[in-house]
Amino acid sequence: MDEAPSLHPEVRETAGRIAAMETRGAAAIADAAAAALGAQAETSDADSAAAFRAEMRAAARTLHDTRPTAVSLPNALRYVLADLSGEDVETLRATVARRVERFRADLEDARKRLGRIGAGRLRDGDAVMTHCHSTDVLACIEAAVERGADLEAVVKETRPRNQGHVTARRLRELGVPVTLVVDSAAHRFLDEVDHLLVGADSIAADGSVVNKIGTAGLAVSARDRGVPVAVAAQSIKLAPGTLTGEAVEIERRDAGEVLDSATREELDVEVANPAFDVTPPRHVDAIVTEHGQFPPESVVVLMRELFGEEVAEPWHG
Ligand code: RI2
Repeated sequence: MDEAPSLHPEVRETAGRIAAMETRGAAAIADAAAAALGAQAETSDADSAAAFRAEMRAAARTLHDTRPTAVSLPNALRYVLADLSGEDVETLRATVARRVERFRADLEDARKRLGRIGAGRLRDGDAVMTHCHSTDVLACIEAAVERGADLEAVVKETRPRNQGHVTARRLRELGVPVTLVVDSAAHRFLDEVDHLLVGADSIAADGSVVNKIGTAGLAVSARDRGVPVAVAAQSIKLAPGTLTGEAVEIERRDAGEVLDSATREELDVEVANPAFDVTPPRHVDAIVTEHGQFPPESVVVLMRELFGEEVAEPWHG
C-alpha cells in the first residue's frame, strides 16, 4: 500500500487554526490556505511529479476539511492548484509558488478595489450598522473615511463568538465612533442608521447570501425599516458549485461556544449552534465586489464569467 504523503507542519497548523477560528473571516482563511499550500510545495521532497501532485492534493484535503461554509477556502485551493500539468517537480513547484503569490496579491488588491467601490455608497454623516467582522466591510468604511467622510457605526456584538468586538476595535482605530449593541437590539437601532453593511462567506448563483448567523433576520428588519442592505464580498466569495445546483453547507459548531457544559446539564437542553444563515436575494439591495456593484439576481453573470461551468475539486483523488 502507498504511504500517505507527508504534510508540511504549516499545513496542519493552518488547518488547526482555521478549524479553531484563530484564523477566521473568509478572506483570511483563503489567504492562510494559499500560504500553507505554498509552504508544502516549497519544501516538498517528492521524487516524481505524480508524488508531488499527490502531496498537494493531500495538503488541499486537510485544509479543505476544516470549515465547510466559506467558499473562499475551496476557491483558494482551486486557484493555487489549477495547473498541475508540469512534468517534473521543479516546474510544478515553481507553478504553485507563482500562483500562491498571485492569489495573495490579488486578494489584497481586490479588497482595496472593493473598498473604493463600496465607499461610494457612504455619504458624509452616515451611520452604518454592521454584523460580525468582515474585512471587506471594513475596506468600504476605511475608504470612505480616507475620502473624508465622517461616519458612525452601530456594531452588533455577534454572539456566540463576539466578532463584533473585532469590528469595534478596527473602527475605533479608524476614528469612527462606535455604539456596540447586543444582537437582539438590532431592530431598535435600525431606526438610527442609514445602511446595513455586512460581509459574506458564500454567495449562491441565485444571489442568496450566506453570512454569519443573524444576517437573514437582520436583513428582513432592515427592509421593514427602509434601510438599504449591502453585502461587501470579493468575488472569491462566489460559490461556483451553486451554478450546477450544489447547496452551500451550513457549518454547525460546538455547543460549548454557546453554553458551558455544566449549565447545559443543569438546564437539560440541547444547544444548536449553526454558524451561518441564508439571506434570500429579495432582501439584499446590492452585492459590492471588486468588479462593481450588482443586484443579487445578476451576480450569476459575474460568477459564470469568472469560474465558467467547470468546477475543479483538487482536494479529491
Ligand atoms: P471577510 C465571517 O465568518 C463573517 O461571517 C464575515 O461576514 C465573513 O467571515 C467574511 O469575512 P467567521 O469566519 O472575508 O467569523 O470579509 O465565521 O473578512
